[in-house]
Amino acid sequence: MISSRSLAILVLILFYSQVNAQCGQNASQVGSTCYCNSGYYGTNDSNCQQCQNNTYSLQGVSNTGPQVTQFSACSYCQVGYYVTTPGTSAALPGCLQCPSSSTTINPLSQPGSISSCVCIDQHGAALSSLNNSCQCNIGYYGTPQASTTDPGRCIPCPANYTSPIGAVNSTQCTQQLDSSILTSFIQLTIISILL
Ligand SMILES: *[C@@H]1O[C@H](CO)[C@@H](O)[C@H](O)[C@H]1NC(C)=O
Ligand SMILES: *[C@@H]1O[C@H](CO)[C@@H](O)[C@H](O)[C@H]1NC(C)=O
Ligand SMILES: *[C@@H]1O[C@H](CO)[C@@H](O)[C@H](O)[C@H]1NC(C)=O
Ligand SMILES: *[C@@H]1O[C@H](CO)[C@@H](O)[C@H](O)[C@H]1NC(C)=O
Ligand SMILES: *[C@@H]1O[C@H](CO)[C@@H](O)[C@H](O)[C@H]1NC(C)=O
Ligand SMILES: CC(=O)N[C@H]1CO[C@H](CO)[C@@H](O)[C@@H]1O
Repeated sequence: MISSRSLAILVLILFYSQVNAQCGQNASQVGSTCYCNSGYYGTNDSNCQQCQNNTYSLQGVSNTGPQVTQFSACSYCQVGYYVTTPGTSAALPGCLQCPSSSTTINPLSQPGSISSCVCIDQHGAALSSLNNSCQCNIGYYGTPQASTTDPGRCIPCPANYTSPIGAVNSTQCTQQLDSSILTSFIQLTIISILL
């Protein structure tokens, strides 16, 4: 027995797959219009081609339409790549891959540097042209995650212990000289002087 509710859902699924099937390959519907998928471009949705050389496009009028060219559409670098030179009406942007264990959060179109990349490990230190590989941040030690499924990671030092950037071993966590410890130390010193 098929309930009228599941029948209605089935009809809806069939309707939507039918509507979507009208879009070309590597295209999909936004509202009532078919556009090439993000990462593709075309003069229409039955003519979608993939952006080259690690570049990327955003789905919509900017990547699908009669005036669209690969240069106008593919003006972004794929996630995981930062922009070295911006795209123009006659050239794709230059896209360089982030160092291992790091990525970009969104596709970027503005020129940047390695500091556009962030370590996949949420406790990795900031990247720069000088520190261009992922290391654990201050207060953490270990091996930064290489991917979201990688078990390696930056582990926090014990409470009231800290470490320099790039610590790999818990032995590099040293006791933090916090203000309250410092205050008690000064008090003890004063008391011992007075005695
Ligand atoms: C889509 O674009 C291609 C290439 O420009 C063209 O040959 C084709 O006729 C177009 N199709 C539609 C439905 O406009
Ligand atoms: C992609 O890169 C290759 C190798 O550098 C180059 O020959 C080719 O022209 C590039 N494609 C575009 C569309 O810029
Ligand atoms: C770069 O990494 C070193 C440790 O390898 C660290 O001492 C230094 O503070 C880092 N510099 C920046 C700007 O993060
Ligand atoms: C860490 O320091 C705070 C403040 O001095 C103290 O209250 C706390 O007990 C300390 N924790 C440990 C685990 O030593
Ligand atoms: C951390 O350092 C200690 C002492 O040098 C060593 O015994 C231990 O194997 C190290 N641990 C790791 C994970 O490297
Ligand atoms: C990324 C993606 O979906 N690419 C597809 C584009 O269309 C061709 C032809 O159908 C597929 O083979 C690709 O997988």
